[in-house]
Amino acid sequence: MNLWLGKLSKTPPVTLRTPAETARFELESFFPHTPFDLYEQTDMGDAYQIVPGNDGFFSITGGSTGLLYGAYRLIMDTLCGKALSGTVTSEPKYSLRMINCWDNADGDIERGYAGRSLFFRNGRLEYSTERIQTLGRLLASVGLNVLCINNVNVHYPAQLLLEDYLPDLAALADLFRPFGVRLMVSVDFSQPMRHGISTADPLDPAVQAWWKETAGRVYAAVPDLAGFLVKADSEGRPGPFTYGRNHAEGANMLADALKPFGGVVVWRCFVYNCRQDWRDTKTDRPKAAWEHYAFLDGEFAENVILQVKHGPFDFQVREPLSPLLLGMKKTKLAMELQLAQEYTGHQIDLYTMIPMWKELYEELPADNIMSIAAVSNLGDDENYTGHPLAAVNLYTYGLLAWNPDVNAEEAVARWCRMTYDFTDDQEQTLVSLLLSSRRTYEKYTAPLGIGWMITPHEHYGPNPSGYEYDLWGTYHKADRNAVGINRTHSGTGYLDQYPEDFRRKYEDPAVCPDLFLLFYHRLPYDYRMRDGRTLIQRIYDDHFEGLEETRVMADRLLALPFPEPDASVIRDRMNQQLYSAREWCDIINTFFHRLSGAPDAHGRTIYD
Ligand code: GCV
Repeated sequence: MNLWLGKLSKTPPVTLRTPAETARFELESFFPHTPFDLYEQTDMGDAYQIVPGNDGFFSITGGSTGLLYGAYRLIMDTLCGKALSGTVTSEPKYSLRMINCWDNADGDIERGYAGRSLFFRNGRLEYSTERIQTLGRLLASVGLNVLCINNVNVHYPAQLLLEDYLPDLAALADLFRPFGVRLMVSVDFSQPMRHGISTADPLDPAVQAWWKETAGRVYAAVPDLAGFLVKADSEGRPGPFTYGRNHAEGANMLADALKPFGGVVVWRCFVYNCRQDWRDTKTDRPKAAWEHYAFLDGEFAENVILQVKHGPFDFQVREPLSPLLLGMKKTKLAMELQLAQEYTGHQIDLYTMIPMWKELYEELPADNIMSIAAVSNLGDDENYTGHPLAAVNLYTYGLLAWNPDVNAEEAVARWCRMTYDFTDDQEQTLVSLLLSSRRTYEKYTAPLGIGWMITPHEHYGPNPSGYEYDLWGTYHKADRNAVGINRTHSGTGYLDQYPEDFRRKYEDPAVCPDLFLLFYHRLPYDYRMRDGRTLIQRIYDDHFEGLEETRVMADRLLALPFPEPDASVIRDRMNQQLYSAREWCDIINTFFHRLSGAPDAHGRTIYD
């Protein structure tokens, strides 16, 4: 196994009970000849301080989880060849650093690209204890501390809350607890209706009583459950709208039920009309979240966190930061990222996400949000992430969740060093391929922020008009003259949802960064870009470059001495990516060439 902790030899025993015990175990097995002290100081929580002494001796002070995070920090610094040179103190930026699994009770994973569920089989919680421990250790090693184990699209029967299943949930929580990982479960808003109540109206006393009683039962079994995750009134899921209630009324009702137990309601803001008529030019899907939530700012209970996808659409390769993340100052917010490569190559194509996340933080003051979540890219494949190199996304996400100021290049380099025994040159090659992979993918897929030219539903491979006459509100409106949607004040008004300084950067195509041009503007193919190229030429150039970069990437990547079984998996997936990149390049270029009739300035082949 070449996950980053593969070089630790001993697996922690199941008898460990607390993170502090795990810290001691990990340190004793990693530094068998070095004396150390651990000082547990409850009020420090996740924070730690490491103090080096003479002859290699060191001491760590922290809360129980802080000791564990300090232990991993020391071990991983050592694995990376970085000796401790003085006192180190660290505390996480966000208290909840979450992974959301979209695992179904039958073992299937929605948008899963690494095999089947690590937790569920045949409708029950059923797993390999060893793999759960490895997962707990991986999450803890990068400071992740909340794991939501089931899909936000909660499939019936949503049994996790039921009497019969609670002992199983409790047993799973016991396995994660020594790694400081608390479980969370996704719940279905209409659940009371499956238990003899005729409504799920959040203001109905019978509904409120049912949730309170249920919360009591669940917390009796798992006292440290982090809380409930909810997808409501979204893509067909039930929610408060059915009863004429708003989302603060819905979320606060659940929050009230969890409050006595210290639990939180993480309420997703992915709400839009998924049955839009493509003929309707008034509705602009990216506006939806703001319209549903902004007016409720300040109305949510203390223990409600609104979880907002990082962009206003849905995890496309390039989207602006969601306006909710800038505008809801009186509400607790979590930003939602997606490690699962739903639109970014299905863990077949190489796609390292940290450069993209760092761009988000250029717009997002880190203090605007109080938690962070990411949709899991994990499954029961031997290497856990399908593509062995996709593990870099889980690792770097943990580092970013701890400290958004993390340096992207250093984070990727650390992962490479801990995972493979490469020479410095080989490591440098891998780091640079990983760091450039997102931009390469972006070049050969949909151009300049437009998104959505992907095969519908499956979301792999090109289909430029696959979503164009569909219900999902994701249109590019390419015709023979122009492409894109005007989302400025003179268009759909989406940009009006942002603060003034943000708007100014994007509202004029002459200043709008190229990579967002077609997200915000509708422009003719002969539009002159700042570098003198026409828009259509820029589209052609990016696609030819993206394909060429993929070919070079394949040569360089496949020359690296990956061990088996990684080598074979990487080779197979790289070949699939090469095929896919060529399809994307040719299909997108042909699509725009047929519409515009504009020749390529360099006379390269475009298939008509
Ligand atoms: C879990 C997109 C995905 C769905 C996912 C949804 C969500 O629409 O395609 O699979 O559902 O986002 O985030 O809720």
